[in-house]
This record gives sequence, C-alpha cells and structure tokens, in this order.
Amino acid sequence: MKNLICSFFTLLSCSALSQNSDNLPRPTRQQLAWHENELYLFVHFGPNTFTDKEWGDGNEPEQLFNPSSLDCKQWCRVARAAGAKGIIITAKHHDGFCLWPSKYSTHTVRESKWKDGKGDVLMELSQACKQYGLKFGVYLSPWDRNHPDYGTEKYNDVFVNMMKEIFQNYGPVWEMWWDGANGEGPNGKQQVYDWRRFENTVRQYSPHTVIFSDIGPDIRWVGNEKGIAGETNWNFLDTAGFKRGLGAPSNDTLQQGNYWGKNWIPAECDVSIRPGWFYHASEDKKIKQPDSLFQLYLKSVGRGANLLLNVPPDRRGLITDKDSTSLAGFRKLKTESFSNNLLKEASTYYEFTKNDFSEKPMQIRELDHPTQTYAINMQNFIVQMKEPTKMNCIILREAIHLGQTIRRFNIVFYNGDKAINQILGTSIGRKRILTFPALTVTSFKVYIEDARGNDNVSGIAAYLIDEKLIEK
Ligand code: FUL
Repeated sequence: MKNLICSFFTLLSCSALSQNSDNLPRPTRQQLAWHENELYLFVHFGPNTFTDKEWGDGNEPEQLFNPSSLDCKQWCRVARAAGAKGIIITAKHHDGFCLWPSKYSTHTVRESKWKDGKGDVLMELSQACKQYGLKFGVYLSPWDRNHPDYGTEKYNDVFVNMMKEIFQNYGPVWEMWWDGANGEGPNGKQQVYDWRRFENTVRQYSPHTVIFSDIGPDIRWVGNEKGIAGETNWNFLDTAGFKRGLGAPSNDTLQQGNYWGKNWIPAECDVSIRPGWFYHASEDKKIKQPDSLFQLYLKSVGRGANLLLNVPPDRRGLITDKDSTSLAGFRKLKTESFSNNLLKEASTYYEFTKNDFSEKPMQIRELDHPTQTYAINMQNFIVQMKEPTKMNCIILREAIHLGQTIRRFNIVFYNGDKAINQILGTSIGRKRILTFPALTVTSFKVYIEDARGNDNVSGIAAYLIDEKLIEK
C-alpha cells in the first residue's frame, strides 16, 4: 500500500538506524536527537572578556578574571526565553584559561580573584542547565597558548585528562566542541594533536556526547561564521584524506556537504549576536536585532542545519538586557510566524498513478512534535485548501531517520485551475523553510522530482508570516 501511515516514533523503533542495506548514511540516535535541538546558545567567556580581546596571548594574569556578579542561572533564563535548547561554553579558549579548577593546569579560575579562587563556572553552569532543562555543551580549544606542555606529546595527555575531568565532574556533556585552530604555544612549538585518542576518549567516557569539529565525526562546521548553511545542504560529508583546521574540506563543501558523502555529518551554523565572540562594551550598539536573527534562523534551521548563537556575558558575568531583549524579540517573531499552520483544515492527496491525486490522505500534524509527525512516504502529493488562502511560507520536513534521500523538489501553487507560481528546490533535510511573496492559493502540488531510494516527506505546514520577514 502506498499510503502507509506510521507514526514517526513507530517508524523509528521498527527501523534500526544502523541497518543500512542501501548504503545510505543514516544518523545515529545521538545525531537524530541533536537535529531536534535546532537552536542553542554559545557562550564565549574568559580572560578576553576582561582584556577586550578576541584571542588572548595566554599570558594574561589569572587575577584579571573576576566577574562581579556571575549568574549562570540568568544565562539559562535568557536561553529559555529565547527558545534555545542548550548552552555551549568556552571551558577553555585559545588562551588556555580553564573556567574550572583543572588539576592539569595552573591557569584556571582557582588562581583567579573570583570567589577567592573557590569558584567553578563549569559547575555552576552544568547545574543551572540541569535545573532549567537545558543541554550542556563544552568548547575545549585544543590550541593552548598558555600550557607549558603544548607542542609536546605530553600535551595530548593533558587534553585527554581535561576531557575526562569534565565528563566525570560536570556531565552529561551533550556536545563537545573542538575548534580546528592549531597555532603556536608559549614555547613557539605547534602541537601535533592526537585526534584519534581524543575521539576515543569521548566515546569511552561519554558515549552519548556528540562531537563537533570541521569534519565531525558527528557534527560539522558549516564553513563560515555567519550562521548560514547552503541552500543546498546535504547531511553527508566525505572526510577521508581531510583534517581539522587547515586540512579541512573547502568552505563551500562544508556549507553544502557532499551529495555522495559517505558519512552522516550534519552542519551546525555558529554565529555571534555581536560582531565579536567575546563581550566588548564598544559593541553594545551592534547587537543583531530580532529581524536579523530571524533571517539567520531561516538560513540555518530553515536549511536543515542547527543554529549555535553566541551571546557573550559581560564583565559582571551576566548577559546584558540589550542582548536578552533582542533574543526575546526574535523568539516572539518565531512564535508569531509559526503558530498558525494554515494546513490544519486542508486535505492532502497522494499521487496514485501519474497525475491522479485521488488517494485519501494523511492528516496534517504539528511539525515540531516529531511524535505527532506522520511519514507520508510518498512521491508526489497535492494539498487542497478548504478555501482560498493567503500564504508566503511552506515548511517541509524529511524523515531523516531513514536518511536524506530527496535531491530535488518542485512546489506548484494553484488558484483554481491556474498555476500561479512554483518553487524549485534541492535538499530538504530535517526542516526546509521556504518563504516567498504572498500568494492566494486554493491548492498546491509537491513533486519530489529526484530522489535516491525512498523519498520521505514527513511533514508539511504553511504560514502567512509578516511580509518583512521573508528570506532576503
Ligand atoms: C574560532 C575561534 O578562533 C574564535 O575565537 C571563536 O571561538 C570561534 C567560534 O571559533 O575558530
């Protein structure tokens, strides 16, 4: 039967993710769960916050680090109000300063003035995240401009031990974020990172953590720091022969993925709400406003990637009201835009034989609740509106637990019998948000024109959003 209707989770449990007779890469359970998190905050915080730098030299006196009223719960409240699902913090940036009292360094919060050396940012944040139901992630820069062992084999032990310390004392760690930078250390030497050992450590000590880097293994960098995924965005990447940092695939490739790529490594779009990653008072007037954050959302999450939005706390250790106001405004735009699915009353008919859309449909369900999403598992379908309806946004979802199979689609809009417009596109992935100048529509047809294996549109919705918000 073509109109196989099966709940997303039923499908999930009946299809082993690892089973892969068609050689199509599929996400692991951890990756699949990662995809559902859409938006989370990045927090750059450390000595640079107090020196007004972006990259510290590593010789900043520890005493500099002294936030006057650090409150990780405030960060969590801001994250929640923004609709973000987690926080990833720079536990150690390139300057080597550790935001936790690591046994493997003497350049940490313990040596600082803050709380007389008794403070522990990772402890406060990991606990606050638990309290607020947020995921907790850790950016741990392999490049270390302070550590005396950097540039020697001993440093690989240091890095591994730091990770173990973090997993053991602050876990669960949802995402481990490895920057590709590999500059010189305090002794002028460059480190040869033992990536294989680093990866094995994560897998052994924290098997549910997803690892981000230029080339994964779980999540890839999107090839720019503007927060923008490719309009065509495959969740596949070829990594053989590539390295992190300078030896990474080209930025274009990272932005789009490889259509024939052998590994499921989806893109994460990192971008800052301000020009810099760290807080600088001089940038207080340059905070991205709700409409630009909305545009970024369309160009990241709306292209099947996730959005990692950096919101740096100031010298008090708090996110400023200006940043949080903008985030709350963005949340409001998102809620207003996507709260009224115009297809609630529509009917959907699948193409049975060529140009015969007569087979009875699935019910259209809420897109953002995968438990309620039904797999269509069909090639082409028509959506019939109850009455002529003005719309300027369509959201499609692909059943990515089965892989990413759709390579080209075409949506044709009708008013009565007349075709009034069409949208041609390539990848769909977890979520594809398409915006266009408003049309009054009585029906529209979705054609999956080219697909590899089973094509699996798993959800569709239509909205009328504020005209000013359509993708620029
Ligand atoms: C880059 C770093 O060099 C920046 O300082 C920042 O942390 C950014 C997210 O990643 O590669």
